[in-house]
Amino acid sequence: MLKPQSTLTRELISLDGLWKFGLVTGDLEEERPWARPLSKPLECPVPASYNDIFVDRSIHDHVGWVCYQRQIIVPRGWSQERERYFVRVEAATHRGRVYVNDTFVVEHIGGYTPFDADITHLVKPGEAFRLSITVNNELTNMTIPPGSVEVLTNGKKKQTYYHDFYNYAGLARSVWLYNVPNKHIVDTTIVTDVQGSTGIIKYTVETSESVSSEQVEISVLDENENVVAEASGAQGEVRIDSANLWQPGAAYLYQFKAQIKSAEEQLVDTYSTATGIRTIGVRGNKFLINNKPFYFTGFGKHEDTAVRGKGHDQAYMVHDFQLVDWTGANSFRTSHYPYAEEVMEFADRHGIVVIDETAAVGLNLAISSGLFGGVVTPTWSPDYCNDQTREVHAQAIRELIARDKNHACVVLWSIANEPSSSEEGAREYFEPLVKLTRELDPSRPICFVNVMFATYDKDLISDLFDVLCLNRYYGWYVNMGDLETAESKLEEELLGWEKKYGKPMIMTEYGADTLAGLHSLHDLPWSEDFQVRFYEMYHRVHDRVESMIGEQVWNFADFQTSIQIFRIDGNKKGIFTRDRKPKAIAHVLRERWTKIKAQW
Ligand code: GCB
Repeated sequence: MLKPQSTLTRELISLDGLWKFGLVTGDLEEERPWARPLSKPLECPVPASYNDIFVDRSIHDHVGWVCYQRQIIVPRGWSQERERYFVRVEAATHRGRVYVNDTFVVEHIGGYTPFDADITHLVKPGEAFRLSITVNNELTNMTIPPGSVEVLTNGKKKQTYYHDFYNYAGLARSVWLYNVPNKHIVDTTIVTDVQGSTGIIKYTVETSESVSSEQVEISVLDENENVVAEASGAQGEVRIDSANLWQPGAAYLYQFKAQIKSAEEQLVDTYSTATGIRTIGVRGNKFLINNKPFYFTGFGKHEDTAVRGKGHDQAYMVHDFQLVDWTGANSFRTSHYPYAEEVMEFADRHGIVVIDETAAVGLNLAISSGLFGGVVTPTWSPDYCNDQTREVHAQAIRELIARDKNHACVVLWSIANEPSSSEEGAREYFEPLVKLTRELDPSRPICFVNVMFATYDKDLISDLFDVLCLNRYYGWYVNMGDLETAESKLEEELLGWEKKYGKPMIMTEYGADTLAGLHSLHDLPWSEDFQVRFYEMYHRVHDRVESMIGEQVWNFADFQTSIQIFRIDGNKKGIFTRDRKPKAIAHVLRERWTKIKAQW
């Protein structure tokens, strides 16, 4: 699952831009939109979610398949004998199928992780072909995140889901055409360690065909491009004396360059992985980075902007990181799905610490039923989260770790957000997933993010995890507006967790909806003044509880949600508005977090 790269042995062509686009309103297999040029197509930008691009409400609300299409020319200089060609789709939300001319090539389920289509046998260098990608946005109990689709009496499909962000869909990240030599590097896995001042890189390089150990050459380059270590063989260890460590707020990246050479010493393939040398650990109630206790400050985020929806956008990415830096924050969580790989690379380069989350959100029927007093349907049951759901969830974990395992910025895997962890069946559901995650990556601690109803006396799974991540809304969803009661309830609960588990705890969500520009002398909810008082209250409590090792506010910016009576054009808990203007709280956080940062 290596991110495609342009190297001395590989070429990479961006397929981003305007694609032809159309809804599939009937049955996909009957319409076969890939089999001919789309008739009367719209034009849709890639990367972008398609929902907010067009004025037509039926596109915005469409449930089902859409088709993206464009002509591609395979470069004349590519060789079908010596190379293989792939189309890489970074994200097709939530299910994507790739077709070359009339031929189906591959299907992938899971809207936030990439996949490749091997098209070598279907195209020819110097010739054009029609590339179609059909994308389906339906969420069911066989997808992560889950949801349900019902057919209304008017024949239209209606999508329901149990998470609080709009179900944006389409090709939200880049699409690429690339080639690799027949004999190529398929994957690299890097784990780092530190002994005294020596940095250690343990590595495995997987190749498409077996090669002798002398044919795999490794070199590690520092930021001045000096070679600081060398090795050979597909598996091993390199040591770097007086290594520069990757530190929060002070990134340092080595390039781990793997090469395959032929018996005649000719270069066959080369691929570089940016590598930060650092250690992570949990000891008692502390979270250690490079053996030093770390306090997380920052955000639960979303990939969300006006018009683009979840479409990756370099300008917003850089600007968001500027704002993260401006607030003095050192971290964020990829709530509630894996983010674009460019975001992870940026965090690597700029020393921002990441809690990396799967798209397992909404595994909780008790939330909506509880909030609205409806019938509580069991979450862990054959009708909702069943064995098949768990298998899809396992696959989501596999794909997240396969994609992000080498990122220095990732210090903690979050395998789910707010599952119904106090409901019977939760333990049976989660135990195998925890085991899987630990097998896939023994080098990182793991967590899930706990929902406010599953307090320490009710939760059934927290002992399985290394770090307790809590989302709490005292003063908002409970004790609304009464910050005095909220303060004592919050402290009481945190001390309860501390006493029971003695594990490090992060407040991964806390926040209050706030309408930018609304002020109140009495600190009334929805005002900027209330948001400030709300956060000050939490921070007093965090500072009194020893096991607290971090705080990530909810949310970085206002974001779009599905239509709800308690949402006005989306969720307004942003520290910044959707167009990234600061609310009053931004300055308060900046003051607190800048001080915390200075202590690191
Ligand atoms: C939560 C969820 C988050 C919501 C938030 C809210 O607990 O994890 O996705 O957006 O509450 O604002 O209701």
